[in-house]
Amino acid sequence: MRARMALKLSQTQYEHREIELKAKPLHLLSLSPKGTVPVLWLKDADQECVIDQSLEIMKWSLGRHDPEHCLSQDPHQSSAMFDLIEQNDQGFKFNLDRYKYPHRFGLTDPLPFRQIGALFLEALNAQLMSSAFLFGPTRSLADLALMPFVRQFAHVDPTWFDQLPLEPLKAWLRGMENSELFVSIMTKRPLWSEDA
Ligand SMILES: N[C@@H](CCC(=O)N[C@@H](CS)C(=O)NCC(=O)O)C(=O)O
Repeated sequence: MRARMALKLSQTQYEHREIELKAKPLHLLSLSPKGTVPVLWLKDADQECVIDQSLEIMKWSLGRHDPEHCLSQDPHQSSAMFDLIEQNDQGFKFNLDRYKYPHRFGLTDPLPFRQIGALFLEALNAQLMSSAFLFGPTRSLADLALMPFVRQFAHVDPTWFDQLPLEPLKAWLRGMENSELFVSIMTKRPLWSEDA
């Protein structure tokens, strides 16, 4: 989702190949044997390259064209943004996965992971008390990078999430979910077939 948002925002033209994770095309695995999506395959007459990490796809696409200035020009802000993304991708995601899919990790009680994840939500909420987005009045790389994970966390148990006293965070999530950008990338696409 976050890679798609960055590709859309940067007006990158690309062919979207929707796949089923349960039936990964051989071509995908030949490009990126780790078998996760998204995978961006860049190919021209003389060279090709593969970017198979969503954050790298975001950086690559917005690095080429960034009409909303999602990448900060201020080195301190940029470093704070990447620190927050790192906390999300390493720490928050760890807790999200265990809260959402405890059985995959041999766990019976997901709630300790929800509790630790909620501390990260509180930190985000504190940041959103002074501005509409995480790093100011407009959306940044950090908003785009974190939103899909906060959304997943919220959707595990919406009743629990809705009663949290974190109004700025909930308004931020609603705004991001209802944004034209997010709605446009959520359009259902037909599955790509290797034989087509
Ligand atoms: N660090 C990778 C993680 C990507 C990832 O885990 N993608 C999931 C789908 S959202 C996936 O492809 N899982 C493989 C599977 O379920 O077989 C990234 O951000 O690109």
